[in-house]
Amino acid sequence: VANPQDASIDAATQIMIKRAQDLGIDTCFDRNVTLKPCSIGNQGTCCKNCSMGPCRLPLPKDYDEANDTRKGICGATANTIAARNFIRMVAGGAAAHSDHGRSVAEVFLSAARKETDAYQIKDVRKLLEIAPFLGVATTVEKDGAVLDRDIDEIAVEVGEKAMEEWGKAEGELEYLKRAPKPRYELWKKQGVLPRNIDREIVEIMHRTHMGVDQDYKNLMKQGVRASIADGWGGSMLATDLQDILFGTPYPLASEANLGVLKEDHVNIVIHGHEPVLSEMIVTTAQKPEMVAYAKSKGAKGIQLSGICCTANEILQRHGVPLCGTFLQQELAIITGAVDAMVVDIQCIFQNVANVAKCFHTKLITTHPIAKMEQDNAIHIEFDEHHAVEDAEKIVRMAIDNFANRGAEVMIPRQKSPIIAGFGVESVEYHLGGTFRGSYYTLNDNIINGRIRGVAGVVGCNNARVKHNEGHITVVKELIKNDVLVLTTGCNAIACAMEGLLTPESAKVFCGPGLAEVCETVGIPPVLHLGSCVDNSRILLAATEVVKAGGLGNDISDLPVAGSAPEWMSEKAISIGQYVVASGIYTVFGAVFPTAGAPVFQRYLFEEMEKMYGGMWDFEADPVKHAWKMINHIDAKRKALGIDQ
Ligand code: NFS
Ligand code: SF4
Repeated sequence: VANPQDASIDAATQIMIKRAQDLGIDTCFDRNVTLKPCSIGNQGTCCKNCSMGPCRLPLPKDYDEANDTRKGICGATANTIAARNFIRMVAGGAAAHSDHGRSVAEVFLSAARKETDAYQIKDVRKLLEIAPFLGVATTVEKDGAVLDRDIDEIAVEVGEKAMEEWGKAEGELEYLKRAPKPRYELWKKQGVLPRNIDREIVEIMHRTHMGVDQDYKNLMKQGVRASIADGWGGSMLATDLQDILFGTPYPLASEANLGVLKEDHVNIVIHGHEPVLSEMIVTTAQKPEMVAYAKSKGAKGIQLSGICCTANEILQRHGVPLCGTFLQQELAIITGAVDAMVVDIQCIFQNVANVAKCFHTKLITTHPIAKMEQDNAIHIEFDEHHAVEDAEKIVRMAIDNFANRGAEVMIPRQKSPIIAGFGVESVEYHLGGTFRGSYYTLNDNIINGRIRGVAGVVGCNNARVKHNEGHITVVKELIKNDVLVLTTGCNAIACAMEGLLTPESAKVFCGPGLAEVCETVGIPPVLHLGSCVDNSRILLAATEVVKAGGLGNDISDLPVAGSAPEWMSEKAISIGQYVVASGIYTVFGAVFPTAGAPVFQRYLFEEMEKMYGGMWDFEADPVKHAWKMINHIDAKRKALGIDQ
């Protein structure tokens, strides 16, 4: 079994790992000890794309690049195999984000058409803001006068136009023009403008099929194109349409870590990604009749909390507390206090069903594409036409289950106060200028050096590395050196647990310049921008910085860097690739899946910079990892002539 102190830096997590072990229940931390990764797969050079394989091409001990004769039965080289595997990860990630976006677009369209009562257009301002990018007019001309167009009409057309982005027969993605003009022109020159979202993903599957594309550069071209379709397509549409349906986030206060669970309340933990479900559960759990029902069953109320990105979604819009990161999903149930865990899609361990079996916890799956084989998993299929009834059924089931709790409830005390809910709009509010609007104050502080640069630190936890150690070390090193951090995903949850998402943390952890800015403006040094699809907010924030002026003409000119210190999912690779393609230097921690093909890896780590102004890098040591980012930021400052 795992040593809890080696498995996580977080006290609540350590306590619960130990408790699981005492109860004889295994968690991912223990399985990490007994299940060792395959060293060839780890290097990215195992191909099983046809049944003549798997062809395994590990890096030989006496590797000599000039005489690398490794090849599969078909002759595929290590570079081809690693590139095929890499862009298949892009395909998986882009598909996950974009299919999530599609579901939201479907709900959006039925809300716009008034086919469902459960969802409405909430943020009209944002609707009007994005309509022109989708080619939807917001005004009409009548008898020579320009009149505002009917909002419902605009909404329907935005929904229809958005849906077309997944499968239109001609043209290119509409949102590409939201990028700075030089960036768009660069993509055009490189031949990577996505045509539609689905097609680029399908084409990856085709090109990586046995015997098709066998040139790692050409394979990567498609990987880049599909990743752009994710970041500037599926993910960005998901964020925008979610904001319009559920409200654009603005800063709010909440709490984070397992200690947010309440012993005397009905605890419902929401886990997964699509806010379509979780929004409805939030609304339902707040209804007076539901609270009264909970009280009639002996509870003091209903406590909602979240795991993974759905947690970030309902945090940023409603202040629902964060129960934990990706790696704490089993541990939440180990508290014995979770009356229901409701899951939808992505990042859900199948083992939560096994853990739930050891307690009274009801495990409820809700999505037609994500079921579990275990017989205790209850499937309540959720759709927008019965959303209210479904949500009520789920909440009632949790309440009814409160009485079934055993004696073994043990909730760790640990929780931290947080401020979350930042976005392109609120950063503009806090760091914009009174007269110039836009991002003037932020740019000004970057130019005068109080803020050295900006980093996007994002992504998963990974059981192969100490939980949260990479996240927290990287982020602390950055803010200590005056780098403002934008965070999403499980990194955001890690920072939340560690108390970094408070304005007060500026004085404790930041260098003098960043501390001064944070204290003056009243913001944390680490800004929580939402879930992983909300990395699109980082792309748009970077675009706003370019627009505000004084820092070059393209994202690749900015003193910024990206990082995913503990990544594990295919989604992270797709994100990393679109961030690189957007011109940002990006460092990954944990492992990098191309180590067995050094030539291909060099293409990602060096050649990409010449093509896109951004490139990949890898560094497992978190302090060195942060310094690679800071050195890059300094080099960009120097190129801009603003280093001092
Ligand atoms: Ni992102 Fe969210 Fe977390 Fe990683 Fe999973 S929750 S979409 S993939 S593990 S950050
Ligand atoms: Fe082996 Fe080529 Fe088949 Fe891959 S595609 S498994 S390298 S024969």
